[in-house]
Amino acid sequence: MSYPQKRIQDLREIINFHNYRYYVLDDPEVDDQEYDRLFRELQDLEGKYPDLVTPDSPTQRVGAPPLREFGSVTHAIPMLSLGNAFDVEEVVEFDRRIKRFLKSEDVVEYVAEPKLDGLAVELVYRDGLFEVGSTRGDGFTGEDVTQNLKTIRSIPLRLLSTKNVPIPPVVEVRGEVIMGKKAFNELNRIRVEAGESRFANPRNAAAGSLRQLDSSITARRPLDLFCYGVGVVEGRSFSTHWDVLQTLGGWGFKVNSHVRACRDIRGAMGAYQDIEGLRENLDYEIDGVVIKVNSIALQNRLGAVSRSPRWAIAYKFSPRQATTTVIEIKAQVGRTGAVTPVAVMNPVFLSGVRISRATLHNQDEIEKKEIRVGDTVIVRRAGDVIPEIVCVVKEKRTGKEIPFLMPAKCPACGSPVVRLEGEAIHRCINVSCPAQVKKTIGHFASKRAMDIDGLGDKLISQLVDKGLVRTVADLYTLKAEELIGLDRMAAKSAGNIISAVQTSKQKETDRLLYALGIRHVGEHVAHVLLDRYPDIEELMGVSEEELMALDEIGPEVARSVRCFFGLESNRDMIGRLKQVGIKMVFPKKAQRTDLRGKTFVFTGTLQRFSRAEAEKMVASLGGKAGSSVSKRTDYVVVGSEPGSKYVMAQKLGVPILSESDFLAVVNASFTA
Ligand code: JCF
Repeated sequence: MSYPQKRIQDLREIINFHNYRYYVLDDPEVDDQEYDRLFRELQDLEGKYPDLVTPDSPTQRVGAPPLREFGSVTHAIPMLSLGNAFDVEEVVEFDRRIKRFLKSEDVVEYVAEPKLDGLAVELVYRDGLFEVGSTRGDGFTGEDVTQNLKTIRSIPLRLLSTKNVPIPPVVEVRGEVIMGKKAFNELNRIRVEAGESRFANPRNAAAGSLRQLDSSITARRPLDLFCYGVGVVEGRSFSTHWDVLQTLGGWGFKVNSHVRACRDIRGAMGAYQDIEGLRENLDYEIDGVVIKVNSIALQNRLGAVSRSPRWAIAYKFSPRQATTTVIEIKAQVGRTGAVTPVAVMNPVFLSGVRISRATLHNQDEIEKKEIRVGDTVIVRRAGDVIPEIVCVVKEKRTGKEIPFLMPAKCPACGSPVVRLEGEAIHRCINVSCPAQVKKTIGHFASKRAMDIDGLGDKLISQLVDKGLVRTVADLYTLKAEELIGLDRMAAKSAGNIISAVQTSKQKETDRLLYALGIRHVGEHVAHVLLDRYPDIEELMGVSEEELMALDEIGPEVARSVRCFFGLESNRDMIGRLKQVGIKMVFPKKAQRTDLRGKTFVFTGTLQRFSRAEAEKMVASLGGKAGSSVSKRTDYVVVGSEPGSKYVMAQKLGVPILSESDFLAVVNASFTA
């Protein structure tokens, strides 16, 4: 071999190797200057000896002359799309469907991987050399974007071979072309500076860049490719999808580092949780997790229906926001008289939940966001729970939208609505406002308060409207005859309600104090107050200063408690509750042994108390609440929809407690 030929070949190999270290492994071995020096040397030599230029030379990545149009490429094996799952049930059903189809109850292994939000492509390698690359197109035929793909540095122009394993004569590789978030932002920054339009999102930017007829433009766009599968591979078969991924890595492709092999569908769900947790910190956008049957033999038996494989599913992350329109803004009166504007919207689904209302909090909030009736708005679930309007899509305005004005009179009782100095909210100050009374009674009867079964909003509304009930104390003197004849109220249901009301007299005083609905007195504060003043009648006389002296009781709570018991009508009501036989004294605090040295970790949503309350319970008994599960964790308490900590606990064999198990453990640490 002549000198230039040998040197050119060496340079190519060295540069390709450094490309691989830099773009695929993200672990460069040389600095930019060294790399540039090698690259220029190769360019110079190839300039002098144009006959020696080969298609796998790194100099061929810079872009070719513009095309008039893309050629088309037929995929030897159609590129299928994925069916979607939006919740756990649909994933469980996916697993069941597979077992039904296979007529087997054997556990199915899966591989879970982040689902990249980009463009699917296929690359064909003949004798190890990159030959043709195409977009997915309609799944059968796509566009020939070979020149453009060649500019992506993480795509090997020649497959790497590992010792002793020959490269198959034909290899088709599939993957997703993406643009990273950082690169996307930087690209947009430069475009705006140059007076060009911005790309809406990384996916659009990647698509626009890949579908350039002038590949020298693509060459300047920071694209990347992650590979996740193969098409035709001649002369090599795979036993598992995991094996496919490992082999792709070995050939020099970038394979996502967060792919996980999972022993069963539960494991795949755990991987989903974990990957969702990584989402914000990844430099590329993902919109779900792809779950695939690991065994290729099973994949082949399962086949496909309507252009999606039966052996794979895209478990989508819940959409974070959606667009809808505001039909009406209602003023709602709450338990404390706060008059809150609520937007009524065309229903939309967010994380599988139908959303048709969102609180707008107060007049200022509406003005700040400039929300009007008739507006098109973007809604999301704040912290993924409470629906809120993020913003108005002003471009959609027709001019017919109507601004909202807080009514001057309470929509429930017609009393004036006032806005107190320094407060953002408007209030109806009529203490006997029926809307407030109904909400107060509803709270009193609710599950975690006095738990009066059957006393729902509709019934309460009738009782108040008919004048049968004015305060919660009236509930206890209700007679069945008074109920009969109300909407859908026959003798039997009337009897049930009366007896539920009577049974509630046995409830402990902590529930009563919470049930009274004193502002700022939740379940936890109720306990704090009763700890020091177990007798409600004593608590009624305690001053604001004395209350504030208690641990955890601040001026707001103290004022609110004082204010509540300061009202004669409230003291009368308590007197009547006592008369009918409701307990007014909390049993003396039990003697505590303790949970000293024990560590609890909570995961999922608890029903009976908040996580903060549960952690306080543990702390008050000398235990500790940890935030992550390790071998040193004594218990993991699992609520509904637990996260990865649950999986971790199973893995480490840490004892797992349900909410009631937890209560039992806590109660066992008291001795009577
Ligand atoms: O990341 C993706 N968007 C992605 C798409 C990943 C995969 O493993 C896929 C895919 C589309 C089809 N697998 C198939 C079979």
